[in-house]
Amino acid sequence: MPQIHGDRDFQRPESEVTPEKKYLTRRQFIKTTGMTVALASLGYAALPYVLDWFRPTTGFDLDETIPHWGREITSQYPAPSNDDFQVDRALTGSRYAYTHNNFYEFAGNKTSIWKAVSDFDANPWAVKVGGLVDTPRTYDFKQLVNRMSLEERVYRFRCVEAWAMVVPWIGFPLRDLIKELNPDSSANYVRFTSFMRPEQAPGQREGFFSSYPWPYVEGLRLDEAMNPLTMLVTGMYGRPLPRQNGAPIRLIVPWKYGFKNIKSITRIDFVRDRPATFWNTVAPDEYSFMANVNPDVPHPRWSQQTERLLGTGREVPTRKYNGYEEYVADLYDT
Ligand SMILES: Nc1nc2c(c(=O)[nH]1)N[C@H]1C(S)=C(S)[C@@H](COP(=O)(O)O)O[C@H]1N2
Ligand SMILES: [Mo]
Repeated sequence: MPQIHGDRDFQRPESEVTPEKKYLTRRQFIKTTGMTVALASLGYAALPYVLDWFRPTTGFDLDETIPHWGREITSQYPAPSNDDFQVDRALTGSRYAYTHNNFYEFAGNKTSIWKAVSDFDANPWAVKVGGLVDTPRTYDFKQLVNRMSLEERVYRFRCVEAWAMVVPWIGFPLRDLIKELNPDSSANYVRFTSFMRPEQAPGQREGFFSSYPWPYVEGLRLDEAMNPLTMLVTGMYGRPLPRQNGAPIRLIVPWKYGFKNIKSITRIDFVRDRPATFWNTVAPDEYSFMANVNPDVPHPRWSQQTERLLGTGREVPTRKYNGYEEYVADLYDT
C-alpha cells in the first residue's frame, strides 16, 4: 500500500508542541469539529487508493500470463541492474503495470487485457530483420535473448492519455543489435511491425477495433533508434514479459508517448523514408509520428501538463521529454 503518513509528522520540535493546559481547553472543540474534518479529509484523500485497490483484478495469476519458456530463458532473469538509470519516483506496483494495459489487438478496455490474451501464443517466436542491411535474417527469440546481454533499467513511462508509471524493464539497448546488423547509409528510419493473428487476438477479428489498419506498426529515426536510452525489452520486474505487456519482445523509448513503445515485435526493417505508423494513420491530428512527451503541446482533447501515477491516485507535473532531456535534447531542434 502507498504511504499515507509521513514520518516527519512525528518529529515536531518541542516549541511546536501545545502546552498541556491549552491543549485541555481546546479539547472539546477538537472533539466536535476537528475530528470530523480530519476523518472526512483522510477518507477523501484515501479514496483513490481504495478505488484502485478494488479494481477488478480478481483471479489475476502472473504465471498464467507469462509464456512458458523453460529454463533456457528463465535463467536469464532477474538481470543485473544498470544503476545509471534510476528515477526520482517510486516504482509502480507490479500488479498495476501487469493489469492496466493498452493492447488493442486484444481489447479496448485497459483492465481486461490480461484476460483477453489467453489465446495468444508467444512461444516460439521469430523476429525478422530486413530492409537496408547487409544480411536480412530471422532470429529465433530464444536465441536472440540468449545472445544479447540483458540488464535492468528503471524508466518513467508516459502514455499519451496522461497516465504514467515507473517500471524496472529488462532488455538490451537496440543500438547493440543495430551495430551488429550494419545498416546501409541510405537507411534513415527503423520500422517495427507487430503480429497479425486474428485467430488469437479478438480485437483483430471482431468489434470496433477490427477495422483498424492491422498489424500495429511503429517507427523511429535511425538516430533515435541508436540513442542509448532506446531498448528492446524482454522482461519486467525481474521476470520475462507477460503477454499483456508485449511478450516476448517490445520497444521502450522512454522520452516518447506510450504508443511508440510497440509490443510483440515480429519484424524490424531499416528503411529510407519515414514509415507510416499505426496511431498516426488512424488519427494524424491526435498522434504525431515524433510523439515526444511535451507538457506544452496539448492533445486536441486534453491537456498534457500533468499525469496520473498508476496505483497511487497522485497527479504530478509532466516533464519535457518525460525527464530525459539531457539524453535526447540534442536530437531535436526545439
Ligand atoms: N502492438 C501494440 N503495441 C502497443 C499498443 C497496442 O495497442 N498494440 N499500445 C501502445 C500504448 S498506447 C501504450 S500506452 C503501451 C502500453 O504498454 P503496457 O500495457 O505495457 O503498459 O503499449 C503500446 N504498444
Ligand atoms: Mo498509450
